[in-house]
Amino acid sequence: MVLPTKNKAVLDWVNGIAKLTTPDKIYWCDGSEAENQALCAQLERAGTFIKLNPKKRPGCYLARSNPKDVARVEARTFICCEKEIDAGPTNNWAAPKKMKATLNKLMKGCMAGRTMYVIPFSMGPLGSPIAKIGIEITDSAYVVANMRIMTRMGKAVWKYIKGDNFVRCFHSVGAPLKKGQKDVAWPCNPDNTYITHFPETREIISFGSGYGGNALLGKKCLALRIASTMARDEGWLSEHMLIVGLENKKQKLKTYVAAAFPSACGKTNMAMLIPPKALSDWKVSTVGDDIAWIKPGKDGKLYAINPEAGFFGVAPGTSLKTNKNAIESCRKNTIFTNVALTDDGDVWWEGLTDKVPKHLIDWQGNDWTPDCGRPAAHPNSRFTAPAKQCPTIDKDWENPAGVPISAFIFGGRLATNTPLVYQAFSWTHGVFLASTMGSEKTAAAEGKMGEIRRDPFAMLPFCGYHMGDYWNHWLSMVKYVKDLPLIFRVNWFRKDRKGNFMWPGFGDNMRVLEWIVKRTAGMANAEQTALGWMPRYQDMNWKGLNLTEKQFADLMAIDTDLALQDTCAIAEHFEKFRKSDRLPIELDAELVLLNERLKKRA
Ligand code: O2Y
Ligand code: MN
Repeated sequence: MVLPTKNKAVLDWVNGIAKLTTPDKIYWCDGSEAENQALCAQLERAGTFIKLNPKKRPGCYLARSNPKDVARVEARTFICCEKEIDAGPTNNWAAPKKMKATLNKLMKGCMAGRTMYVIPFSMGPLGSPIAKIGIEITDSAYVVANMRIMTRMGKAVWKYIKGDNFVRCFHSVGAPLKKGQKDVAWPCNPDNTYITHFPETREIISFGSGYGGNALLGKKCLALRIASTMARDEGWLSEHMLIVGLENKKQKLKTYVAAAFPSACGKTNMAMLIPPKALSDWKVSTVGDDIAWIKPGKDGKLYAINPEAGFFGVAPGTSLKTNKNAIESCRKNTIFTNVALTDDGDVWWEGLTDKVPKHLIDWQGNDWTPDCGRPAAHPNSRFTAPAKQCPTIDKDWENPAGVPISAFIFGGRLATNTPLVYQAFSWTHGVFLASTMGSEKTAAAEGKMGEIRRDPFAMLPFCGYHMGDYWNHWLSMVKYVKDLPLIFRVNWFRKDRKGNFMWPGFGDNMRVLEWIVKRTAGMANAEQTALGWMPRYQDMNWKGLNLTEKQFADLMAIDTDLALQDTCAIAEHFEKFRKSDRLPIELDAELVLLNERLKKRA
């Protein structure tokens, strides 16, 4: 076979891995349609893929994972840098040499009986100065099919690989086959799972899981954990953020913002938001739904790309009512994982339709009826859909130069005492707000109910180095960027005393975004409060929504005593980072200032 590259670093690495893992075959992926068809047919024969009814879901497949392999496994995710302190208090650390020795043992012969696929891929538009190249070696054809949607994958990538400029991504399901042994539909090794990152040598080794973020290594492993260390070293930002364009058709004003939310805060909904009819002057366009790579431009602004080419969206709760654009995105050419199968060969999940089907095959392949007491789809079931199929995809979503970012928005899920929206007084104050964000614990299993689980910048599971250094890196952007974006905190989830949500959310979030956009253009007023700049009732657009001045006041209210209590909780949160001497003094100072502002009000 003629190899698609002569690059010595690539060939040495691929040959070395093949020698260690002993696959039956090596297949170099070209990313073509013919290759995809052949792989999907092979996955169908293996029982991994079920072809969906082409009249209902053309080009779509359903996969069911092993029930022990259904999500990212944070407890088995490691940052392997030389010094433990550099991984910081929020990561699992392992010494690189020791971890490599463990992995080497596991990798020995681990691809026996399987094909080893070599996937060249670009995170970001090919040739973009912000993009990065990776090569994933995997023994899972399911991973190849997903990577084809989630990244720019195939032969066009080879010419961008120069010397050693690629991230080595190794993945194995960790289930070698003995001679004649029949394979299972979802091979994996859940008792021996390792998702390991070597930031100093830009390597990823993932073993034992075939699912999502554990196996599609371009996503969380490369685009966040490894890229965050690259970004620190090279002076840019790799963030767990959606990117949207907010365009006012009448005022001919288009503004891009990037927003970070922890899971279960409606991130995909905001990425594909449809404004209410009364706000039809506004159009929201989607650049990305999960990850943003953001670099200083020559003009002193920050420019962002979405490094991904697809959505790996959570299915349950997604419907024409909650997110029409996500539903449209997965009508064709989509891989569904762990959703239910309808009797006519379509998919279903909880929340998709008001009317629940009378019979389904559930995510584990069993008969399902509404009264059976089990969910039909797994709560973390997913659709892998090409981003270009999203009806609101931005015209510049593949612009290699990125889009200019005017505001950063940080959100959480907080029932009490966090106003709908407020603006930071300064960049440093904004970094403070993002470093303290989080969501209330909602399940007893997560700890004391109501307590805040801090998820700084929504990066807790994704920052590839010490979180204190990451905050320092954010603070240092003032040195590189003249025209820094404004920073905002939002909270769509405040509840009243009876436990009802006080804000309608979804499309009505456009009202908050309108105020934010206008603030970036110097076109909206605000009042100064102890927490930050806040809109007054008259500063927001209420057309088409019956929300009284009193209701707004309740949504924005700050209970000073509770806020003072929270400053103690923040001090405790900061203690972890102080111990390792990496807490930026600027953030300590912001906490002191917040305390003073609150005490003045008390
Ligand atoms: O469980 C997984 O493997 C997927 S996790 C995920 C997928 C898409 C976007 N974000 C996430 C996340 O955990 O933040
Ligand atoms: Mn995410």
